[in-house]
Amino acid sequence: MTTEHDQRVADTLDRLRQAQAPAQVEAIRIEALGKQGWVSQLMKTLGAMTPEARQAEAPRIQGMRTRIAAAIEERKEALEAEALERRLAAEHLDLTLPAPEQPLGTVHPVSQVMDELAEIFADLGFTVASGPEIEDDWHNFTALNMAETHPARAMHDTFYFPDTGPRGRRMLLRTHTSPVQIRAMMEQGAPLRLIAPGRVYRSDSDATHTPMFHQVEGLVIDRGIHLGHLKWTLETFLRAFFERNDLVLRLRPSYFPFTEPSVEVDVGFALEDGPRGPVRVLGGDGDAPGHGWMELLGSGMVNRRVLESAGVDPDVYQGFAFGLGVDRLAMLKYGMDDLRAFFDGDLRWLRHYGFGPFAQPSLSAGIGARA
Ligand code: FA5
Repeated sequence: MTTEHDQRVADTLDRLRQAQAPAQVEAIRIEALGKQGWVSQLMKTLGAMTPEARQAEAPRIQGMRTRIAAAIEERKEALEAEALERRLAAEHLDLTLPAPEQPLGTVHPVSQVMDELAEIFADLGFTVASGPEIEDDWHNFTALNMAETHPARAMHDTFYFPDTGPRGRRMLLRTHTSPVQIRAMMEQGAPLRLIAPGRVYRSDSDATHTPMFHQVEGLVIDRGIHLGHLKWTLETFLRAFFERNDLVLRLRPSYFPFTEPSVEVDVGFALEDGPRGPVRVLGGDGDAPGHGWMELLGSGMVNRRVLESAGVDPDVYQGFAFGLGVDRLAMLKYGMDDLRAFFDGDLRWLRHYGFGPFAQPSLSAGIGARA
């Protein structure tokens, strides 16, 4: 008996070692350990034995069962590991290939223009900064020389939160990207050269105003900065952005509490005949016959009171800042006529005005290359 069983166990272990597929292992398991399996049958014989015989036989049969069960487990794991190895070696996924059967999404023109801006300003040595969209009124207004009672606060139709935030400050959705100026100066000190793109919010809606829109703030702080630096930077940026060297800028005196002097910048355009009436073509002297000016951005020399609020010594450092409406830039460059359509999520609009996911803007490929 004993040798016969031992032989059978040895056979089973042998066959297990040779099994090449999980199904073979399973067949061997059923044959030995299944309900009708031979080891299970042996277990059943224990009941009919005398107590002495059972005492001798039980551990022997249990031992066989344990050895076979362990061998089955071991072979299963080995086979699974081999299968995994084979799959890993055989399968590969080329993540650079577009999925041909799937409709491709497009990059929103605002995202594309943001990338274009970052690319151009990075080339001019600007870093990219950011700040929170939920802001307090100190960063959004007070530190920018707009005290509680300042009438300019009313110019921004502000969304306020019902509850106050830390230090009892009123909380709001930031109305412009200018609070990032304050945060950057307080965190990094002078000198500084950065842009801060992001979402801003005002309670406003028509063809050129939406309750949420995008701005890019620019800030340069250093010794001896003057208006000439501002003009050169904006001219260089706008020429690169619109890919035209004949752009003419007009700097117009303006007012912002946080800059002194303040300038609004217009760009000259010509009216040309288009298929559906006159179209604005950027470039040329806006005062010439058949020409005009379009406002693009607000800017100016950083007010010394703003530098003081942010802990920068205005007797040592000067700076300029500007704030651009990104959505308006996109409209001008890519020819959309209604800003509200930017945020409707209409697939036809997105397919028409969107950019291919591979159309990464780069100075070498042409900043607005479509793919
Ligand atoms: C500002 O927001 C200033 N923070 C800009 C600034 C920064 C001036 C730094 C000086 C120094 P203004 O409210 O004019 O300024 O907005 C700037 C630009 O945002 C506008 O020229 C316009 O292009 C865009 N803009 C303003 N309101 C809306 C709106 N509701 N929808 C879309 N674009 C808007």
